[in-house]
Amino acid sequence: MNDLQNMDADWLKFHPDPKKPDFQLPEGAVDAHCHVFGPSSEFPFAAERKYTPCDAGKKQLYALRDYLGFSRNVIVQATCHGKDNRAMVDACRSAGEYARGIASVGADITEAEIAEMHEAGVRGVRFNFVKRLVDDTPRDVFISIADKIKSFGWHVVVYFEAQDLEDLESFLKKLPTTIVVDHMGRPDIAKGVNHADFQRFVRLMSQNENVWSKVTCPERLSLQGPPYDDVVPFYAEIVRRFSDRVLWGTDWPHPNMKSHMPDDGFLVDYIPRIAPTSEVQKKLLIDNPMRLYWS
Ligand code: 0GY
Repeated sequence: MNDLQNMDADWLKFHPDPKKPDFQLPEGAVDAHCHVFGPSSEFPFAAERKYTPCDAGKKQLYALRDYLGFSRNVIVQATCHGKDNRAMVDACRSAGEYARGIASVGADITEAEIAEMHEAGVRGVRFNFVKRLVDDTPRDVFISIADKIKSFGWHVVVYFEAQDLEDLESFLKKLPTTIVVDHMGRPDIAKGVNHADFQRFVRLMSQNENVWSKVTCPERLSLQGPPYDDVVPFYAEIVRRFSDRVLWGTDWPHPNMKSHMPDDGFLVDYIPRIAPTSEVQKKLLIDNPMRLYWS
């Protein structure tokens, strides 16, 4: 099947030829937020998907891992695959100890299915609140899933936008696991670090030690575009205050980017701008993801 015939007409394909990073990643670094798409001939996209991407399978992901200098990946189930986790699980199995996964599941998930995914490397579930990506799921369904996965030591990854945090806070406080927030809860960069919306997120993290943040996706959040200067203060604030609860990832293959496609090598070069010392870089890239996903 030719993926170019199927992907959305305005779909931007991942960068074909990223630069070699100038920043040398420390040995053992983890790309803790990335996805696989298909290949659709083997792993068809879900009927309920909101977008149809290009194929971006495990072979390309692991080639990028090696090229950039990462050792490990955490592969997050992308919404174009719905609750069919086969592409993500297959990618985890092929990398053995070098990959972990985050699944999307329904309330009907059984203990045996969780155990099977655990054996393949899955360590959490993702609850998505971004309306352009998924249909609404009742919160009691999410709570029942969290109750089921808790005993496996799994955690919950949440994806929401800044304007929804106020409404979500009481729900998040009910979750009985570690919670990892994608892309710092997508702050509105135009409002600035000191705006009440971003400070609400900072407060959530300071008052709840089970809340972690991915300091990811400057290319999504930036209003200025590369080199993403306008997002640096947001990441710097979160990394400075919560250096033991932050994760970094490429977000390859960068679903739904409309303005431009980032160069993954350039994204790696961005890391020292948000984590300036080798001590903090080690926490962000090795110690934190290893503690959460590999211990
Ligand atoms: C991301 C962001 C996006 C998409 C997904 O699963 C997904 O479809 O996560 C997005 O469109 O903002 O984290 O990859």
